[in-house]
Amino acid sequence: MGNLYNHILDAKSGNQKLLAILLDPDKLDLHSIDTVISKIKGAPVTHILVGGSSFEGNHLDAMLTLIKEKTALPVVLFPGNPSQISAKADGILFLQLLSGRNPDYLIGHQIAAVPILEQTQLEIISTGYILIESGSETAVERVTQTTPLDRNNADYVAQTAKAGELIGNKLIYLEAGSGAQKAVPLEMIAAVAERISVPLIVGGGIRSKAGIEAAFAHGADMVVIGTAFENDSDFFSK
Ligand code: 1GP
Repeated sequence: MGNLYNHILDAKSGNQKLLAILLDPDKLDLHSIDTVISKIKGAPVTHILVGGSSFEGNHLDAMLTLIKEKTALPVVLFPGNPSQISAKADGILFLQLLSGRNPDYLIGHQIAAVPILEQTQLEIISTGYILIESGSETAVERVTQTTPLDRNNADYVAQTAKAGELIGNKLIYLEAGSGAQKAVPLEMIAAVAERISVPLIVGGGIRSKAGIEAAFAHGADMVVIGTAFENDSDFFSK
């Protein structure tokens, strides 16, 4: 097993909570990287995730090279499609959209990604990705053409997460969607955390420190913050 995943497992067993910043290459230009990384350095961030639902641009390699020059934090791809794979990151969340029934996001894109991944040294971490209904349509829903799971059915979501673990997913990512109106319900985080033994990532619609703390308290091992930091790069210093 690789370093990235081992570190996440160690953190989980030592009850050390992890905080990831999601950088969307669609919303960042190369000139802003310096400022963004200096803000991240002042924050209790442990990981940088890079990816987005729709990015198809060509500055990903350059962006990752710049990020890697400026920080020693682990940089992990969180790709919306195989065109968002770059050898310049440390690893990749190899996602399987367990909440949906679109074969492209269950196995199609993964097959297409293999020849690209074979050209890299990326640490590949199999991740069961579960989209939860969050008040209005999110980009993940639109792009993947799938229906999110009912936010009132924690038991079915936990069962889905457990199926992912049994299939072989090394992480489970509970996602409300970037910029979600409502974050994943806390009782659902608790139900999933209790059912699975692999680390649990939670993201989407978390906009406050209290929201981060509550997700941790209910069993999230890693919380992902995107929009709140995009809207206010001093989010963590407040
Ligand atoms: C999206 O979970 C991440 O994939 C982060 O969501 O942008 O709402 O913080 P936000």
